Amino acid sequence: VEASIPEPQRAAWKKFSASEFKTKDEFEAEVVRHIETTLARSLFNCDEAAAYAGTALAFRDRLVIEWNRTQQQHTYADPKRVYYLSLEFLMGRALDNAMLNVGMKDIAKEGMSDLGFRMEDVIAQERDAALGNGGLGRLAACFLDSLATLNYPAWGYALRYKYGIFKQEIVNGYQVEVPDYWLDFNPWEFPRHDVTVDIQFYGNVRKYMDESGKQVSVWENGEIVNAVAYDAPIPGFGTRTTNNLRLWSSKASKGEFDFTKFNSGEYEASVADQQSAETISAVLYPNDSLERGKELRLKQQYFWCAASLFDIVRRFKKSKKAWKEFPNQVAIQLNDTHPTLAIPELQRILIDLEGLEWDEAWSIVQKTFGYTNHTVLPEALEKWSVPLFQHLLPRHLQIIYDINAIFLHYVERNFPKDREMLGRVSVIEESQPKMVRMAYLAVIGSHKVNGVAELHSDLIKTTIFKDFVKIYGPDKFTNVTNGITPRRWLHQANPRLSELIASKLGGYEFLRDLTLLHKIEAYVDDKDFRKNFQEIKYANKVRLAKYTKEVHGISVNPSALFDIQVKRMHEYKRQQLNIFGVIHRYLEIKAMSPEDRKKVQPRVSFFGGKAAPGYWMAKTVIHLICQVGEVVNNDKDIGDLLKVVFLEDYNVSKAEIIVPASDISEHISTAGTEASGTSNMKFVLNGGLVIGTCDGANIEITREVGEDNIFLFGVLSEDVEDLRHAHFYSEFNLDPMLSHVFETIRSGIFGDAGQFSALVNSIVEHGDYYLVSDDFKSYIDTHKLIDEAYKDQETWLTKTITSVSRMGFFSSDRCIDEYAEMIWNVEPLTPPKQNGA
Ligand code: 9GP
Repeated sequence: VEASIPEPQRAAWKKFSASEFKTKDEFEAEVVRHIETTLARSLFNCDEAAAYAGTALAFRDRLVIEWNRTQQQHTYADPKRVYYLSLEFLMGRALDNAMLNVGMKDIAKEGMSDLGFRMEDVIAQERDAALGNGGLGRLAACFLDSLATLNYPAWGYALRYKYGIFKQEIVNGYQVEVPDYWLDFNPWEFPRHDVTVDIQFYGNVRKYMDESGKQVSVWENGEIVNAVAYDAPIPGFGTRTTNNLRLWSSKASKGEFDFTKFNSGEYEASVADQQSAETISAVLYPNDSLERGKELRLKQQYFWCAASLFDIVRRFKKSKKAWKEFPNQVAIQLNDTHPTLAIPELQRILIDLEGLEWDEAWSIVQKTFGYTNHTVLPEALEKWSVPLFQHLLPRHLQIIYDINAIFLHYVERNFPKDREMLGRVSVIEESQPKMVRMAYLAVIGSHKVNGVAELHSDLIKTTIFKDFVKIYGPDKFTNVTNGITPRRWLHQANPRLSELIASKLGGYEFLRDLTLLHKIEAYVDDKDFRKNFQEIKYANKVRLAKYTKEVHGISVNPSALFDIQVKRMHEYKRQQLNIFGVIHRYLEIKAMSPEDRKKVQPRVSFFGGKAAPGYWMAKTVIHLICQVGEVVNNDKDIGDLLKVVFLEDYNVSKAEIIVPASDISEHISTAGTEASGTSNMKFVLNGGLVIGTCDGANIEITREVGEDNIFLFGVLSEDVEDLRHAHFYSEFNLDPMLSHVFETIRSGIFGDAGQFSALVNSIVEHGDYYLVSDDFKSYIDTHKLIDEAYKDQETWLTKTITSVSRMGFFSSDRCIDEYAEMIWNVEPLTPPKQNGA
């Protein structure tokens, strides 16, 4: 049924069509209306939570108006759209972002003050939308912001997890995981009970010949689960474009109850189907860069890919274009291998449901997909067991076998002399059981494959995808260095710095074109500018110090050097190197005379990050950090010379407080292991310097800011394999300073040494895979340089200002333009002028 209103009645609609608040009074009226009616509260019982809800609902209404306009414009113009398939979107809070992106924060702030609330307190009421683990999910969130800001017609697709990443509590120095009830109040989502898709699992495939002699495959007798769409508006900055993030929630297809069972008294069984269906979108897997091959995870992936593709195909079919036009209308980006099932799923739709021939369908598939690789870590490369696949997705397994057979045939013809190659590149690994290699399927089914920083993009071509470069040629592989949105990571997190920059650049245009930052280099010697810049950094450090005192009860001196490492806890990211370095520093200070101690540069070492619940080694590192903190922070000899803080439950909203407060941040992964890193960019953009290895985006940051403005150390990626080999086959020489650190740990001053023995032994006895010992001396020496450099505050300030001015390259807007041009071939669609829609 056409739901559209007939022409004669449209005038009435237009007359009463919703309009946006424009003034402070109109804003206040909206807030009060929502608090009194939507929330059924009054001025007698309006707390900060209600004030947040009222404000969020007022802004939500504003976003919805632009969102509807954008979607109508897209429907009418029917441009090529980008679909970003990502199992993770680490969005953080939405209210502050919405206020800033629509340019109404000042008005809202005054309005809230009239109504009796401070905007900071109101904003702090919101729970983070934490549908992601770390860098990969946050990158996806930055990309959504850029896509909307640059007016690209784009959709994000993900799952609506009932529980996002767990909340981390530290109890007696150990990480404890607590569920994240983020959906208790979420004004930013719109359930679309009319947008549902039936998703099939299990069952069997029946094959037969139709009248024309064509073989037909029917996937039947499966279990059906319902996917229900929940939409969230994504406003661009300084534009009316508001895109859509569509999250799928799972629901039993037969309804909530099995009444037959209920009526016969089997109450538990009557809701079992519902519970089992809802499990699919219940939890985000909390592993960052680690795959465990669990059935539920594969189910999640298929559920999400199938629902999203159904939606995309449905939208395409509305345009009534021929199938060969599909890649001209649709670009789908696979964020890591998690959505790779979309490849066989689109092939299935085209051949089984739409009746296309294999070759025609496959050519459409390959032109449609692009694949971004985010890691070379072997433990993160997804593989699924063939028996599991066969059981859950029997038709897809057949299609994958066919894709593989045709591909191997091609390889055999082109590389007849390299017979081993077939085994190396096959999508099916001949192991026990056989495994489906998802990364290979993603490469074969996409027209472009990209890495996320130059070094990483080079590495994938020489390691994991080496053979594929021979097969397809180098042009299929490209690089798009990651970026971050300056709206959240400068304007929102560091409003005073943003304002200072705007005052010199004559406005906020730099937030839309970050390369304009280069103009502030002209102020590097300007006395007032320097003073303001330094004051802002100090104020941000005071803010973090206050937070540390309030939340953790630890007093830190804001004049000390703030050294920060916040990211997921992982052996390759080497928080263990950092804490061993802290112990070394502690021992050095302890051994000094009181006179010498006066010369020590005071420091606070901040750590933060979650460990995957099953990642025992990462949890041990958290425990060691906490134990070292206990000892160091309470040692009278040390006082303010060294403090160690583990910031609990690191997330996006906390990052907004932490990042602007750094003097130095640590990006110290073993060379060749961190694909890019994005917090390195955030810290430098906020006036902090980096200590880092020659890894990921650190290398390009060095190229941009200059070698004098970054502290690099450690072995190079090309030497890593040889060193690892040498650890096993020649004598392993433990660094003497590190050896002293280990003796101290073994002495038990940080608590039962047995708890840390596996951590220590991974280095001393088990080959030091992450090269902690190899890098230890150069790490310590570099920190000494940092202490010296920091004492010269004027030179330090020059370095930080210069670095900020050279960060223009790292905007996610630049990335999105690169993807649009090199991979998606899409154009922006500028929104029509107001009232001209
Ligand atoms: O580990 C990478 C990280 O270096 C990168 O910045 C981020 C975004 O590209 O992706 C991470 N990869 C994963 O989380 C898993 O592949």
